[in-house]
Amino acid sequence: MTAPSRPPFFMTTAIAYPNGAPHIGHAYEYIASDALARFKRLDGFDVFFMTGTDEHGLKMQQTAEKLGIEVRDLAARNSDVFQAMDKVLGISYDRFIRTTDSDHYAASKAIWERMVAAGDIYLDTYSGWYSVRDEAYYTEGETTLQEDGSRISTDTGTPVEWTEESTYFFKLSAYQDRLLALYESHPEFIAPATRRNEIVSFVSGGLKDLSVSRTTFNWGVPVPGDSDHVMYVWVDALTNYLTGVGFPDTESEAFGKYWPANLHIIGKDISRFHTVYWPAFLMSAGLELPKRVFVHGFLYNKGEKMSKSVGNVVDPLEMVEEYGLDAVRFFLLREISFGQDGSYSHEAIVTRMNADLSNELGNLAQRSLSMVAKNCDGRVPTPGEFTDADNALLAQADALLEKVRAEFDVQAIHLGLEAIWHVLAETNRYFSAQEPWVLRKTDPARMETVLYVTLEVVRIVGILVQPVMPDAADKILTILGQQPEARQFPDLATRIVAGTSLPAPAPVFPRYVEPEDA
Ligand code: ME8
Repeated sequence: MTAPSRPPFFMTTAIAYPNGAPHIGHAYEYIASDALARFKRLDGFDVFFMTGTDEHGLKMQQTAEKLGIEVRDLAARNSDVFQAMDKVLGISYDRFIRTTDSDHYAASKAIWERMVAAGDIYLDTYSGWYSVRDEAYYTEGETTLQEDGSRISTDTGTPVEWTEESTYFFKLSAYQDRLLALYESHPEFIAPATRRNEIVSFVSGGLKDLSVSRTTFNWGVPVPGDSDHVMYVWVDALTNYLTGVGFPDTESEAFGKYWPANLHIIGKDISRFHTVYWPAFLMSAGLELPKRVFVHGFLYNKGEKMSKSVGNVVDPLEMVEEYGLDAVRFFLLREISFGQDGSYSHEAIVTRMNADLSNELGNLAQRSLSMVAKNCDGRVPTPGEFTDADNALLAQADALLEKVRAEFDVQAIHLGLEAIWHVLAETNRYFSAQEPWVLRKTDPARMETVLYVTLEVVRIVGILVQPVMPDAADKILTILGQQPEARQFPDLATRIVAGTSLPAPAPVFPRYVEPEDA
């Protein structure tokens, strides 16, 4: 018998600039990506999930100068802070890449040389507007003159400065038709559709060649054969996705297995880099293109942009401290439609915690399990014949995997969770209507069936929520007597075993009580 094949699945987050500590926007991207990676693993895929830090460029160099430290030290120090946060958030990455890793220099050099060999790199003089904060070039038309005579990027509001230097260019203009053909033939390449439309209209307007090297500073990957130049930070940054799977060794096992990437998860401010520049670089280098770039929205604090001056920047670690990791992960993924902007507030988090987690899921598990503990000798009860109500509920729970998978496959994480909570609401209604506490006296056998059905739905939900709330799901499955090896998605197809001995039930989601009311 051949072992069942596990299809490879390579997915990535953006790699963050470690010029400061991570904020809730970073945490959001990692949590969402982690949930998708965990889902794929439970669903039988051989997942390679990568995240990391983007350490070169002028922004890093200038921040280090302001702080009076070496840029290398700034990068190392903050990269560690990002890794520490990933640990607290339960991010199950397979590699944390740093663009100062030695294999990354080799990969960046190799993609550059391939683009040179394709005839797409030439030396000329660049003059135009550059935003250090965005690490992006803007045309004059994309900037706005301020009253004080300075200029900002119209789109992002960051200051731009006039830049004139000798640089290498990448012939991006030559790729307009090929890019448009890509968007046309693979509409799934950019999601959500609104982002795709923006990019199609941007590229349809014509593309200018892209300045891809700098000479006025040296914190970057040296341009092969011309040590006066370092690569534009986005050239090496995007290449991280190739480094992680063994490029330039295209014969390596990792490259053969995982390239092209299945999914890049990024935020809306960097869609142009990932859906225009990146595929063009890859086409030039003769490499296959990623299957999909999913663009998520931005997080706002009560609808306001987070900013240090407004003082509403929320430290993700403090949020975890306050509400617990499972609640933070659940809130972000259930409350916000993935792909759209979203807002968070204390009130909204507490509402989700108490209504969705504590009432709908925690109470259901607690009520059914404590009845089992008292009345069924602490073992999963033996069901009698199922009634129509039992069968209808079980059918809904059994249909969940397919439904949730369909939503997660298009990164509609919030809709996957909505489907699960819909079944939980049905289960609560079922439990109330069946009144097992009355059956205990009138029809104990029927009580056992009702409890069995309820535990089975809680088990199915427990397995399906593992990607989003790994710790809480572990608790639920443990109090249901489910061994760690019986928690994969294929295990959904086998009913909970009557007679399984259960540990004493423990509450999983205590209600959030305001500190002043505690
Ligand atoms: O852009 N809400 O790094 P970065 C949600 N190094 N997401 C947000 C956000 C917010 N308020 N603010 C930022 C870079 N993000 C580059 C990426 S990839 C080859 C190089 C997201 O630290 C942002 O959209 O500025 C991006 O996906 C990620 O956080 C890192 O942002």
